[in-house]
Amino acid sequence: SRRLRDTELVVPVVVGTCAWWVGKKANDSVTHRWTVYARGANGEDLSHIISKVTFELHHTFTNPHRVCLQAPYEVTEQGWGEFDINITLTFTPDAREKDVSIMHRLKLYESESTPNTTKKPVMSEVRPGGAEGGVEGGAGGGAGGGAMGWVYEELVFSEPVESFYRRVLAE
Ligand code: SLL
Repeated sequence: SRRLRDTELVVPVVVGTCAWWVGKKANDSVTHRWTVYARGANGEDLSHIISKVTFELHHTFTNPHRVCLQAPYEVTEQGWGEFDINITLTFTPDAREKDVSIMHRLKLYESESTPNTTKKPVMSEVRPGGAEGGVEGGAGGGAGGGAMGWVYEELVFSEPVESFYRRVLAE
C-alpha cells in the first residue's frame, strides 16, 4: 500500500508511573508498589496502532524485560529504588514504522523537582524512528508517601501508509 503525501496522523499518548508506599509492611527490598504505563492521552488503549509495548526494568528485577502484547500496557511491581525505564512502542505491522522508545524515570518519592502542578501544557512530538522530549507533570502521593510522574507525547506518523491510515481513522 502506498504512503500518503502531505498527510500526518497524530496520536497523543501518555507514559507515566505512579507509586505507593507500602506502609508498615515496608522492608529493605520492598518500600513501594508502583505501576508504569503507556496509554492514549484520552485514556484509549492504543491497541489499534500498537502491537507491543516493552518495559525495560532495572536489572535488579526478576525478568527485567517485560512485554505487553495487549492493553492495558502496564507493569505493576514492588521495590525499593528509583530508576529509568525504557518503554518501547512497537506499531502494528501495517503501519510499517520503526519502534519508538521513550525513557521514563520511576519516581517513588515526591521531590522538589516534581512539584504538585502540571507544567505548561505545550505539546511535543515523537516521530516513529526518533524520539524527543515531551511535556512532563508530576505530583506527590499525599499521606503515607508516593509519587506520580508522566509525560505527554504526540506520536506523529508522517506520510502514513494509506491502508493503515484508513483503518485507524475508521476505528
Ligand atoms: C538506586 N540506581 O540505587 C537505583 C537502582 C533499583 C531498584 C534502583 C528491585 C526490587 C527487587 C528494585 O527496587 N530495584 O529486588 O525485586 O536507587
